[in-house]
Amino acid sequence: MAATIDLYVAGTPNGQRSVVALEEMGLAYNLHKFDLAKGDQKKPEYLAINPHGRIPCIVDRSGPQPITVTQSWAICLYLAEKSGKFLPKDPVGRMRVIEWMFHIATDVMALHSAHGALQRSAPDKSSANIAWAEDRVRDALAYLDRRLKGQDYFAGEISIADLAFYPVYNRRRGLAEENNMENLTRWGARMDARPACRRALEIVS
Ligand SMILES: N[C@@H](CCC(=O)N[C@@H](CS)C(=O)NCC(=O)O)C(=O)O
Repeated sequence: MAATIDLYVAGTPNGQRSVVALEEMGLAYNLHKFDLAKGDQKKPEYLAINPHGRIPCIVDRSGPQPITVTQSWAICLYLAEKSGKFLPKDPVGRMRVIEWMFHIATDVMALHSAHGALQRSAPDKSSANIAWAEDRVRDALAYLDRRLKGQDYFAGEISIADLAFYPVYNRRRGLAEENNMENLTRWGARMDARPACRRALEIVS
């Protein structure tokens, strides 16, 4: 079957998130790997698809209507609905997954990104500020660790909340391990054991 989804992506956690979802759901796609440092995402032909000039983005022509979706978390939700996988149908289970997706997308991801930006691009890379930002990431991970006490996944069965967090965890596993976050590291080992998750990180490393 010809792939009908075009994926525009690069090897960042936001980009990897879409690849994890596509690989786990077994959906066929055409991979367009971008080099962000070279500015592929700002070329006019891509800006015509995604005027924001960022990755990831999918274009799905397989219907019922052609659609372009940007924003990695929205892409995960779209693909879960398309495939009927990793998102429960019952309203309570479904809302629990969306709640955890939002939690991770806003509370955790914002701190992860702020810490990275402080280290890489802030005009004043003060070590006190960087340590403070890392502490906040640690606190966010510690809450996820508490959430996972006595349960295997964030919202009951494995869901898009788990798939979407995996690339961020992959960047932060050292912090979780150093701080003895046993529930979170056990969750990480469960995700590492999934061939599609590992494959996704290799596809866009
Ligand atoms: N909230 C967006 C973030 C998208 C985003 O910032 N993508 C970055 C890579 S992680 C990008 O394309 N950066 C290139 C640029 O800003 O030129 C998402 O989750 O998809």
